[in-house]
Amino acid sequence: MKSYSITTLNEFIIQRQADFPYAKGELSRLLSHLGTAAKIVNKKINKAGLVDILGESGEINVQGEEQKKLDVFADQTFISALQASGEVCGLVTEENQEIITFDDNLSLDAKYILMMDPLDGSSNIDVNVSVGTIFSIYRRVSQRGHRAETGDFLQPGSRMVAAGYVVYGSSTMMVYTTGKGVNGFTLDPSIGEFCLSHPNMQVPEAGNIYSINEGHYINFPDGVKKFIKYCQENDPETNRPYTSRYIGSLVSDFHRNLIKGGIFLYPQSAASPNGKLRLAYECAPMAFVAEQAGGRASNGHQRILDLTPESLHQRTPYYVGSLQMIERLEEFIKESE
Ligand code: P6P
Repeated sequence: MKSYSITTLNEFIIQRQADFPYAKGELSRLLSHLGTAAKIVNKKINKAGLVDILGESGEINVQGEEQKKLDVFADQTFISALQASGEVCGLVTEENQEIITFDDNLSLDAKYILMMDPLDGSSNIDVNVSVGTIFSIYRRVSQRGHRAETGDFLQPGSRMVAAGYVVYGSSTMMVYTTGKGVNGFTLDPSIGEFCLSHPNMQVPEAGNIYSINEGHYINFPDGVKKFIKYCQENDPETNRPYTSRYIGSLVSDFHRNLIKGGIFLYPQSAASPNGKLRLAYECAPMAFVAEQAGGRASNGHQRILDLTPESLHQRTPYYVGSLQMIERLEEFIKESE
């Protein structure tokens, strides 16, 4: 009989393995390895101001952005943990142009691939704003026993097996889904364990928070401009004007809206003609979590999880959050075409 009320991440993963009668524990072990790597990254982030881990690494990543030392540390930490798990045959991360394949026997025979942004929002680290890790897991489509292939990483989000994120904020949380709801775990530093703190997370259908970088307003599509004005109009019946909240860290903006209700928008603009955020390892995993929590994610016209990436680092316009807010936005976009 357990003498304590907490459920750790690993206990929960094992308990929920029963949801999948044919599971042999591979996905469970993979999720546990991700949790361990997140704890290592969290420890480094918490000391970032004290050790020589802040600032630029001097490298440029696939985004053409200055790579931060913590970006590189997080990327290497997750790659090492995933190779050690033996449960993925390859992965794609925001920090690497090409796919990463593992050639040890365990990994060659693994049935999963993973795509991730190891440290999203890292430009915020130097100013002590929360950042995150985003991951998505798919079954490989290439033959087991051989190296992962690019086609393994160009699947529609609807084929995702699991997805989630870690938010390194005022507390560190891991939130994930395996397609049977969304559960959140808060890291208890005193025991070094992620503990179940937010069971069965549901995003409110109607929210009153909108998150967008209004600095790009002039270049937004007309439908988005009309939606922003709609959010700002006074209407007591529909609880408007809404509140504008924008942290500039996708995981943090998403997490707040998941709990409180709201909509996050990153449209296309002159600076980002296809949007800024990456379909495969930012938008699709968060879309899976949003839908599993009763929300919705769209590119303004289509469900994000119906999109098939044509390239590994493909960008997309991105709208995610409360169902009614996404539906209202899509109406404005449709009316403006
Ligand atoms: P902007 C962080 O750099 C990021 O990739 C996301 O985490 C965040 O939502 C977005 O970019 C912020 O972009 O153009 O508003 O600074």
